[in-house]
Amino acid sequence: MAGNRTFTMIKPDAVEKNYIGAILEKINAAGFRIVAMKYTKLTQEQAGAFYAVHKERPFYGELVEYMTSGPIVAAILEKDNAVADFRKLIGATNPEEAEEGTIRKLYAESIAANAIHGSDSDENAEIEGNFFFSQIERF
Ligand code: 3AN
Repeated sequence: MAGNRTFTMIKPDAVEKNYIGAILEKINAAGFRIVAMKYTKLTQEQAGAFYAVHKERPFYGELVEYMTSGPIVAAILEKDNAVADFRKLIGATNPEEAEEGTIRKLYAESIAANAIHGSDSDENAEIEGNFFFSQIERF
């Protein structure tokens, strides 16, 4: 059975361009409830650990560099079928391939600076949420 939680980050490019409000509006309009949220800036060590699954990929260094270039908004979101529905709402990794109306189509710059993260499985949603939030930060 699909889980009801996912994890997201509004990435430095979208924060820099003042898209936090517009993106949260789309997330709420799509029926997601905010369980936890924080505005923070990752250290190189934290970004490296968060993206450790991509360590062998050619873009890992660039990814860590970019994700530490400015503040981000991290959040845990709740909705039935959260992981799949949220991936649909944000669109393809490469904004040029993202469907019309998706968050990446509307707000992303490039495949590297692609505005928003969404967990790719229930298991990763749990791991990623735990990376940022303790139990008492969830409501
Ligand atoms: P998604 O975020 O859609 O799940 P992944 O898991 O393939 O995509 O990649 C994780 C992150 O790595 C992406 N959100 C993007 O910021 C970055 N990334 C992916 N592919 C590339 C690439 N070819 N060049 C630069 N950065 C990339």
